[in-house]
Amino acid sequence: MKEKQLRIGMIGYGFMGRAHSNAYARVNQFFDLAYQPVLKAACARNVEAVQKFADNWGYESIESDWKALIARDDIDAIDICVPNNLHKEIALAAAAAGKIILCEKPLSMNAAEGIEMCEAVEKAGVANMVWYNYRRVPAVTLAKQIIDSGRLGKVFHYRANFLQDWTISEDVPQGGAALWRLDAAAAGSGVTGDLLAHCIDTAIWLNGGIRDVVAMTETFVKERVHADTGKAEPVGIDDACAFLCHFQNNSLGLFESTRYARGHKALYTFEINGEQGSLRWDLHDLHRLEFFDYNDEGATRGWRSIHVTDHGGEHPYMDHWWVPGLQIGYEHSFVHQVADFLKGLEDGKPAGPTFRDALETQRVCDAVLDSAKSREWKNVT
Ligand code: SOE
Repeated sequence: MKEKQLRIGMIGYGFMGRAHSNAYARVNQFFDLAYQPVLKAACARNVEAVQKFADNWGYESIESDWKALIARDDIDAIDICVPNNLHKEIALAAAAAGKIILCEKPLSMNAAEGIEMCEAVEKAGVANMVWYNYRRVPAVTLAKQIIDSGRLGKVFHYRANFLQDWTISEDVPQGGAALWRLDAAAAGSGVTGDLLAHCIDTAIWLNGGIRDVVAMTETFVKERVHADTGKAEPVGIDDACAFLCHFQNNSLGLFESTRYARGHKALYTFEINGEQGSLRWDLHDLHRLEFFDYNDEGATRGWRSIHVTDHGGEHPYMDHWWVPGLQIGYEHSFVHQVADFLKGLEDGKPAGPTFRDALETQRVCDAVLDSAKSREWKNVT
């Protein structure tokens, strides 16, 4: 056990609770860091389920009330892995108790809540981060390095998609485990906050801030049985959303997300086109980055497919894993995020995205939803 421990209190035990727990458990085996996460307690209302989760991942104890978890002296960091409508209340209480906070995306239901959360962590002076994990896929991090080196030149276009197909059936209920994503009261929005938020976070990171947007949304299934009432209730989320935008660097953005793209499970793609080159990435082939460099010699110029698995510092994060050419996957992006967060604690340089960074994404989501409602261009304010 390392001298510096980060004692984790995990709230929630779903898909993200598992992804984060896996990252905490593995990070020190692959990264040489001063800090070590300790899985201290897992918390959820369902005692039987949370005990099973705790046993599986090696949490030392459980709590059934998040307030009791936050009150514990043996917890340094609270990880929020519960539906979006609970993020704010938990984060405010955790900040007031001086806890470090790692919050699942999106930061909040809307920007107004996000502002309160930023103010709370900044006032308390506690380290904070939001789990926009795709930044830490090595191919995406490499895209950032190429863009920052200036090799694309002036950027003209950014486009991104996040396509799924799991809610096409009218029989899928809203509310309850995982399906709270279909319940506006728990999620705040549909694909905008759940999927486009990822695309927006990556886009801002790679291409800078977004100035204004014009959007359309659609709710294809108007009523679904609600898990709480057992009755058909109106659906308040956006099933699909597309928007256009201007970035602050004057490039044009085009974004689309839906849960009705039959055949696509989690097709997150982005492409960026600059005067001197273009980049393209696809989550279904996540270890590859496509790069077109206009400065290549003319006769052999073309799209190259970089297998982002090399060592010797060539490719981000990969020195920590296997041998060159052997690829890693989705779960490693979370391990990288924890590694960067722990290094940030060690160096006193917080790793992003912080709450403040994630608030920017929230502001864009708000503008997108406002625009879809009013059918007008909206500034990101
Ligand atoms: C929704 O299906 C979901 O699980 C999102 O909630 C995640 O953030 C995304 O990474 C994958 O899809």
